[in-house]
Amino acid sequence: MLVRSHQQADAAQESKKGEELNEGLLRIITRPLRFPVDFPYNGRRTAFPSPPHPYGKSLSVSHALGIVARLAVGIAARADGLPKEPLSIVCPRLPASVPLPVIDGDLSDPAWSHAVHAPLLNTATTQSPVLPTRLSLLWDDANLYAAFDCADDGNVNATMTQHDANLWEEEVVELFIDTDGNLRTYYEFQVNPLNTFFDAYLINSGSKRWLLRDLDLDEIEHAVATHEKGWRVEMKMPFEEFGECPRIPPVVGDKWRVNFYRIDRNDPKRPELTSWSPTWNRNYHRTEAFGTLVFGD
Ligand SMILES: [Ca+2]
Ligand SMILES: [Ca+2]
Repeated sequence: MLVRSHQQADAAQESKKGEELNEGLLRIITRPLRFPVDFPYNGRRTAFPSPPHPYGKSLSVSHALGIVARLAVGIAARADGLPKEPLSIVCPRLPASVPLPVIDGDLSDPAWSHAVHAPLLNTATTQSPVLPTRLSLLWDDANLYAAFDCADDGNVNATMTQHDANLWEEEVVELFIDTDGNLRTYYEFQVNPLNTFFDAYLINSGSKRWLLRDLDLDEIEHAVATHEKGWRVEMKMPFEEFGECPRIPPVVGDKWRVNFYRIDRNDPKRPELTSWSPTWNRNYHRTEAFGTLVFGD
C-alpha cells in the first residue's frame, strides 16, 4: 500500500505542471535579467526574469530532505552499475539522397533506417518497462525528426482532442528540448494516441516552474498511427520554430539538452513513467538529468 500511495503521489506531482503564464503576464514582467531569453512568441523577442536559484539563501528542511533522498537513490542506482551521468546520443543527419520521411505515423520510410534508436526505460530505476517504447531521431538542414514506437496491449487511454489540453493526465509521449542547454528554459511537446498536440515553453528554477501554454508552434508536424500492438508517433520539427538555438540550422557537433518520455496508464493506479535519460525519480522536470543530443554527420 505504501508503494502504491507513493506512486500516486508521484503521479499527482507529475500532473502538476507548474504555474501558468500567459501573454498578459509576459508583458508585465519587467525585472532585470540575469540571462537573456530569446523567446519566439508570435515572432517577438520577449525577456524573462532570471528564476531564483533553486537552493538559494534559505535551504528549507524539505529541500534538504529532497537532496538527501535524491543522493540515496543515485548512490543505490550507481551501486547497480547504472549510468552515473545523463545519457548522450548522436543524432545522424539524413543523407541528401534519401527521401524525407512522410509524417503519417508509418515508420517504414527509408529515412528511418538512417536514424539512431534508443529505448525508453523506467525513469526512476532504468528497469525495462512492461510496454516497451523505441525512440528514433534524425535531422537534416531544416528539421529535427523524432519517432516513438509504443508497444501497447490495446488498452490505449486517451480521450483528449483539444490542442494544449492536459495530455499528461492520460497516455502520452513527451519531448523536452533545451536548445541552449541552460537547464532553466525549454520547450515541452506532447502527443497523445489521438494525435492531439501540446506545446509549451517552460521556465524552471528547480523549485518552481512557470508554464507558457500559449506558445503555439504551428509548423511542427505530428502524426499517429495505431495498430493492434500499439501506437506510433512521427514528428517533424523545423529548426526555425525554436528560439535560443546556438545556430539555425545546427552544425555537426552542436549539442542540445533533451529528454524524451512516455506515460502509460494500462494500470491506472500504477502509471508507467519511462524516459530516455533516467531522472532517478518520477519527476520529468529534473533538468540536470536531461541528456545530450549531438548533431552528427
Ligand atoms: Ca512515415
Ligand atoms: Ca501551446
